[in-house]
Amino acid sequence: GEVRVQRALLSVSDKTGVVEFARGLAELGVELISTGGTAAALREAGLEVRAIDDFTGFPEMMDGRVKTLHPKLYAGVLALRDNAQHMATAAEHDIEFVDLVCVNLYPFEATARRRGATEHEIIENIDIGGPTMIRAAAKNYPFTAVVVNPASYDAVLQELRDAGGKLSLGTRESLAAEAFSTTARYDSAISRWFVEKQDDFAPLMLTAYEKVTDLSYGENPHQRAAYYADAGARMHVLSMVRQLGGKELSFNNVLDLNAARLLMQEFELPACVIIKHNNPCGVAVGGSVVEAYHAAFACDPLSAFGGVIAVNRAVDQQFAEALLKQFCEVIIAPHFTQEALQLLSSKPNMRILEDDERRKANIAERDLKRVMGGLLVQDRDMGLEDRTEMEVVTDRKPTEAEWGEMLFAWKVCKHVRSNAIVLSNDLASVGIGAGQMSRVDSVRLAIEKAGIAGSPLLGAAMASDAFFPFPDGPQLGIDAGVAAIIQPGGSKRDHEVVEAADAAGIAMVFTHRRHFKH
Ligand code: 93A
Repeated sequence: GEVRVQRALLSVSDKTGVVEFARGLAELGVELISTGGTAAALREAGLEVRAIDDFTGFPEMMDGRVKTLHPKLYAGVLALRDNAQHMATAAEHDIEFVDLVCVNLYPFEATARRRGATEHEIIENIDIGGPTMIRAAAKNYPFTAVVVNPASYDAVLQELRDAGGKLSLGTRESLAAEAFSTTARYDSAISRWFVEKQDDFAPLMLTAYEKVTDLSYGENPHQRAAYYADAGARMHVLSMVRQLGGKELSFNNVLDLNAARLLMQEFELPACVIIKHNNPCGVAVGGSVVEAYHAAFACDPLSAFGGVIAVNRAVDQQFAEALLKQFCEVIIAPHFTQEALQLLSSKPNMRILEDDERRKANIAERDLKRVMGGLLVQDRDMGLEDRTEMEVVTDRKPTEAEWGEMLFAWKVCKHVRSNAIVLSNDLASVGIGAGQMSRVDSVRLAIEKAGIAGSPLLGAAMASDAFFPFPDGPQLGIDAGVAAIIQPGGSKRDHEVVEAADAAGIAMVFTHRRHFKH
């Protein structure tokens, strides 16, 4: 698919750099075709230009609404040059091939943004011919080049000069990718304008998401809400989830369900996760999920009230009986036995979800956070350090049991909002301090919660999602009975923290990676 660029169509609203680009093309012997304003600008600079109506044999009309929309042009842009039939048809209809399309669009966004712009002006700035040309040329990138960004002019010219008037397939492909993201963004802006004009409720990036379900309200009853999944998502938080009973899921249920599913991915053994307000309030692994459930529930029975409970094994009758004694909003499990279902169905408020998803969340998925007028984008915090990457920093080495306990606490800690402190014993959380603005407060809270639940802390592990800036937090843990601490390390005062641990004869491990979650 090596095509020498012999004919180019230029049609640009933003005329920046177009004269120099066109002159460079002309010097390479490229024939220039152009629309009204662009042709005028090029001619003024002394370049020879063929008018689009001369090329199509059809006049520009209707105030420019129809300039380039003509089959003669589209056949010239879209023909597959290695297809004998296409070539025969092209010859029959006197089609002239267009090898390069240089287009930028009517400034819709700038117009819509401008104070005092009339609706008529805004609508007239919806470009039809431009995106059509861009998409056609981008689709046919094996033979046609598309340039949508004046910032690319120099590089394109340089490559043409260096390669005897040709552009590599790689260049054409990356130009096509840029072209499609340009038209996608352009259409999103138009769709957003219409949405806002109608005061319709929809997320801002309509093109990137598709609605899965309306929700009766948002975080609060006065907020409208819906759940949207990534367009074409392989899996999403509700994709393989079947509701077997109970009321409709709420906005907060979906949020908590998401937290539960992400945390559950950390466990292979039978485990139970209880989420409340997007934070775990009890997590445990055990010989069975019933056992794990009892241990998880015991961490913070008060908070578990009305939470989302997730387990990674089937719910049987025994489990269902235990569940009936508590108020939970949502129970999600890979399976429910008939007996369990029957029992649980006696609670009309309990949403029963069967999760048929056996795949893990997409590691490459981005994490998005809404901020005023924009988005913060980052990689998802996937994966967890393993023991070989960690460093024992105390005189006393952890025992095998302590290692197990610390790694468990570390898994949970990663899923707790910062500042996060997790105390655990016998592979069950016994105190969780979440969302405090100071780390030492999270420690206090975790210890206090353990006290309220009557959980012994002697021999417990403590995990911290980021380093301890001072020895005060670890000291509180030590005084409460903690025997092993896992934390990233990296504080200026690490030596003071390790000294406190050594003085108490406890074990401490640095993970060298933190897991903030805000
Ligand atoms: O009104 S349009 O949608 N109809 C068309 O057929 C058409 N062809 C090109 N707008 C059209 N264009 C746009 O005109 C281009 O995308 C470009 O932004 C602009 C260039 O016009 P001129 O060369 O007259 O300044």
